[in-house]
Amino acid sequence: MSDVILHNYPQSPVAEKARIALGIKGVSWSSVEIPRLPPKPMLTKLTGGYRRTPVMQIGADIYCDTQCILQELERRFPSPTFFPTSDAGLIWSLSRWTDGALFDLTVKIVLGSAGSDLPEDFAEDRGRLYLGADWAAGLKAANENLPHLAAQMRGPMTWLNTQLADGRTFLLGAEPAAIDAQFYHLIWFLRGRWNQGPTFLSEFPKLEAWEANVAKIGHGQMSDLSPEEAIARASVVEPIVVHHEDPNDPQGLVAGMDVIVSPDLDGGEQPVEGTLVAATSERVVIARTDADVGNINVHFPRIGYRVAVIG
Ligand SMILES: N[C@@H](CCC(=O)N[C@@H](CS)C(=O)NCC(=O)O)C(=O)O
Repeated sequence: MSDVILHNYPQSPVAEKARIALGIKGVSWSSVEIPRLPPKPMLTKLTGGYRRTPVMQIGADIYCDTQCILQELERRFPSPTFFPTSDAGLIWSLSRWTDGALFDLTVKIVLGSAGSDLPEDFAEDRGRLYLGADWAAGLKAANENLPHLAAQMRGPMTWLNTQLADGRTFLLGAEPAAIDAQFYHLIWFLRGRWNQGPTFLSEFPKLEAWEANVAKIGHGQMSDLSPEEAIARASVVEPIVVHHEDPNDPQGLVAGMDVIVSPDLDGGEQPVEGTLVAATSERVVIARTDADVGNINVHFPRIGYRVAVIG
């Protein structure tokens, strides 16, 4: 059993990306089931306010966002690698589209197709998170524009099918890569939560064969853990020591500054406050202390997150 804990819930597509990533690495891990809707007091105790799904915990280090989670898994468990070809930079770049515009399109199709079937509290929460303050109008527009949205999705599915045309097992060849998980979770979501998903995807046989190959990777060895136990595990250890200095940091960030980190989106999310431990081009780490958890370091991707210096 490794010390990896994933705070997640079964229906979350982004958590499915992380679960497949854990499967690629073949690590054993513990799963803490978190609520689908806020409040999530046991989770935010660890993150300092970040509420999205999933969050990875290893000891007293908390990794927010799958960008950061995949990067840390690669660092701690380098073999088998998420980057079996020499294209890591290109894959990270492509993942900004899978996690960005393509994810947003997927969410619009799923929420739009559900229309008034969505429970009111869920529609409001996810609507606000993904469509912004004017979410009710956004949901209505998605519902009315489903054929257009499906047309936008069909092109990318055609590209994936083309990439797989030679019958390869995974997108880059015989070995699974981060990019398989980064695309797969969207297909998993479309198939499972859009009533037209299975019919829509049946146009792409190579993609469907690949989807089955990725599903077969599985999730690694998973066992359940209570949130109380996860907090207890964090409370008995200290975060890993990180030293960093970057004279080229565009914001002039240096360790020891009091900062606020928040997703660079209009989702109305709670910012996380702490003392800067490290900031690189790809990551920002802040230190927090909680009465129950003790000292924790919270890690965020730098890309897509805003760091504001307080005072
Ligand atoms: N960029 C984030 C996106 C995470 C995300 O939006 N996850 C969804 C679940 S699939 C979420 O947080 N929904 C709201 C919630 O779970 O409270 C990541 O890659 O981890």
